[in-house]
Amino acid sequence: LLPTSLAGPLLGAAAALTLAACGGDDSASESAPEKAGAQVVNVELSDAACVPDRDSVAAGPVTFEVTNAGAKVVTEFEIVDAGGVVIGERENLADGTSGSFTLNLEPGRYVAKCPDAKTEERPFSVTGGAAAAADTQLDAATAGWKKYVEAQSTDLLARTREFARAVRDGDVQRAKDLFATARAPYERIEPVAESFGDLDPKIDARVNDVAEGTPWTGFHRIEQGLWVTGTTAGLGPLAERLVRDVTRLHDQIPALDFQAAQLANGAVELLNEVAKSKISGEEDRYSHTDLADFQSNLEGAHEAYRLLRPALAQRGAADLAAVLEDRFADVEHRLSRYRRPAAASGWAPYGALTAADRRALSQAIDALAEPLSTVAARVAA
Ligand SMILES: [Cu+2]
Repeated sequence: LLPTSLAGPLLGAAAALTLAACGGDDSASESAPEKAGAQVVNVELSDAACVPDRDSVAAGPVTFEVTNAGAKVVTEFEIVDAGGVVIGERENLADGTSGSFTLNLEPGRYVAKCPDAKTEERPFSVTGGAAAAADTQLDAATAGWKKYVEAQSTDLLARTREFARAVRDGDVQRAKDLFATARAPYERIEPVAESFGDLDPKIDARVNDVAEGTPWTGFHRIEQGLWVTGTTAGLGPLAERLVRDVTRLHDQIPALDFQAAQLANGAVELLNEVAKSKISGEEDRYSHTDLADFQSNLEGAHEAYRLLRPALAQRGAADLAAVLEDRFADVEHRLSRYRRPAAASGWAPYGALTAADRRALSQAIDALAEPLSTVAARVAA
């Protein structure tokens, strides 16, 4: 999640970097001069008014150089924010003296003020921030998603090792009990499974997805052994291989880069897959633990959306955000009816859903995926 308090410092850092990068570039004559990476605004105090040499700057660090050359009454200059709070000032500047202060200004309207002058106030604006702020929010969203994927893959590796140990130990019941919860972290990061390359089919393929001449490996191959043959015979090497593949996945995450639109599209595609094909019970066709997967898929999709929400709000899509929250809540509520805390998977067996239940659930997921499908275009714009 993006804490809103992060947006300010991140924006400031980005602005400072940009300024440092273009320092000394004479072609930027339209913008304020710079000193030590900050834009400089010169302010002359007089008893009539205080006059900055510009009324607008770009968001980022700004140094106000204040000079009193002849003012007797006015000795102070302030920058006041839209809420009326003095966020920076230089006081006690007697005639013939000067001083300065620096602020990291966020975009918005401010007031330049010199108390006791005939004209005390004049508007001062900080511009150019809206796009930069949105980009910062997208960066925060993708960075947050990467952290999420890293945490889930770490959890996946630990759980998969435990599951594999039960398989190698020949403990059929324990392996069955661990199956659904071991998979859960993988199903949470499935919105970006495309970026895992051949590891996705190696870890999570159903028998009908396996290409000719390729061995069927992964969770579902072991699931078939456990539930259909009811023994771990021959499953040891498959369990070891699963741990190796999950380890490879875990190790490649730090090198992956995610795009904001990819998060949004991945979440939609996953929900569509749940509503169109997983709804048949095909994913966990031997264990019937599909509802555990649905829940994890929904959690991952919701997390991707949560991370993008600040950028959506920035782009004026508050109405869309409200609709999406409602639809997520609706699907989560429908699913929660099938929670069974006493079951190893935490969920009712998939057969507990009637055809009508599946239809209703599928429709609720469609109703969520449809507005969610408009998010990518908004954040990619
Ligand atoms: Cu899956």
